[in-house]
Amino acid sequence: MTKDTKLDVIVVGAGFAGMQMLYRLRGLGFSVRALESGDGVGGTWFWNRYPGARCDVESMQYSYQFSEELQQEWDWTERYATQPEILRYANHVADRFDLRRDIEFGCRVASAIFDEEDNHWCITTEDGTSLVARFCVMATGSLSSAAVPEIDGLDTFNGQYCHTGEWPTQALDLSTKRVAVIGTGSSGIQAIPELARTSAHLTVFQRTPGYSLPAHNAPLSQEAVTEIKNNYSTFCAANKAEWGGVSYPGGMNATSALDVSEAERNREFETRWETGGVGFLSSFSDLLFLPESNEMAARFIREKIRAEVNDPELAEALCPDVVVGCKRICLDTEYYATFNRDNVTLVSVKDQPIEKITPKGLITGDQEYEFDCIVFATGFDAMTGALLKMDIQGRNGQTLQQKWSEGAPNYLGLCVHGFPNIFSICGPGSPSVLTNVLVSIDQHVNWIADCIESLRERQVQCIEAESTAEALWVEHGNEIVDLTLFTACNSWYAGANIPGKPQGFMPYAGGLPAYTAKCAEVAANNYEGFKLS
Ligand code: NA7
Repeated sequence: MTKDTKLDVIVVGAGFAGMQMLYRLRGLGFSVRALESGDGVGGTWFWNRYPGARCDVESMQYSYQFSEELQQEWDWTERYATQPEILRYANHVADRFDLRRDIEFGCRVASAIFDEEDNHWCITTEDGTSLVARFCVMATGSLSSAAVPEIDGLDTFNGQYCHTGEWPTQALDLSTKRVAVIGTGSSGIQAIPELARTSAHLTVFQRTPGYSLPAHNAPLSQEAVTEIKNNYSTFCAANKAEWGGVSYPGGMNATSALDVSEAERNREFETRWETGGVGFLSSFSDLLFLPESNEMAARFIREKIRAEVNDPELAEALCPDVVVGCKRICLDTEYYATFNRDNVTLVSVKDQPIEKITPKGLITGDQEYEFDCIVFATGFDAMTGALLKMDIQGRNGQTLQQKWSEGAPNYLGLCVHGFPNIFSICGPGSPSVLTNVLVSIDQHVNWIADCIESLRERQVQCIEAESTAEALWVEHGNEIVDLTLFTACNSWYAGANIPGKPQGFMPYAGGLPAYTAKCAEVAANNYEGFKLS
């Protein structure tokens, strides 16, 4: 890459979104380069190497859909793929489609500044290289900006510490170590059973207990795989037709939880529980809308926890009391049973936050706990974090930080008024993290590529979201989410996990089919809501 390289498109990130974007744009004959801060492809799956890391969407569904050959030749081994297997898949895709020649690895973007005179973006990397491109696509991931809480004394800790989302590439030998895990979201719930098995002693610091459903992970049978492969396009179409871009056994039950007897309700919950996976939330039509129905599902899960954990007091401490599904629901393998082990201790920090990290460990309440290793399973500055780490400047020198100082206004989750010719894949305002993200990526990549191609054909140099379209989209998103229970608790969906972050539900909760139809309609109406010049 030479200084001042001029391109049609720069893609920031070479995770699953960046790779597909690069492939599609290159196929259309654009000059395009992807800039990736990691030393390899895979994004989330490159960084999240913690023990137990696994996808919570089934592997046959968590697969690229842009190449029939790829779909036919790749063989997933388990119902839910592990991080190493998904990373192997990402590398296979990079090799299979010869993507690496257009990816710059170890290259972190520092700034992206829009040149209003020439309608292009000037991108500067941390090593001082600058590139110019007509368009920029941010494929920087929704959960890629790791959040380590600011607790006094972290730099004084004598042991080792790491965040699940920035796990060291060398496996850690914890067999003789006293390990702490802070956080019981999806990453903590996946890591805890593995860390319990591989460390001398594990102490789990829990602030808010989460709901976890059994994954019932298992090897994939050859028959099931063959059946899907023989009908892959029908299978994909069925997934795309679902609210979350993923279909479940039993589908969405159209009945209200309030309209059936207790016995019938529990039978349905039990069937879904035994099937495994997040299809449990589709047991009844109103679990995410009516507090009474939701509480029935919550009660069922609490009973399961009580049945699993031997010590009743410990079981109560693990029982959540918030709305089910309001914070992202987790999938686990033996999470609750792990607390029956002699080498596992649970410490609730709900009423007594972690005050301080010391050279030997950490202090909560009036007690100091000593550790050799602290694992921060404390989540991410979701959806906006990775974008706001860069200095992105649009028209009149306005920065994205200024634009998003009180929220994250956007049009379709793809573009932002005042920031022409820049797109975001799975950005705030799109269904993204509420869906099977590979399906959402596919939809965004195709929409963006079609858009850029259409602009090239018509020799349009600049596309920018209009402020009225942006305001209406934000209003619509708020109206939709207000109908649900998603706003009934503090979650990373709403930015609540990051001190000082503006609060507001970020993903679009209207579902993938409605969202896809809206994006298609906008394109068909000559990019309605955008100014083309
Ligand atoms: P999450 O879901 O944001 O979970 C983070 C956890 O860390 C959660 O239990 C937090 O408790 C806890 N936390 C955060 N800060 C602290 C402090 N200071 N003290 C104690 N506990 C703390 O992140 P994950 O990585 O697990 O999952 C993110 C997504 O990645 C997941 O949904 C999947 O889509 C993949 P809190 O609930 O805030 O009280």
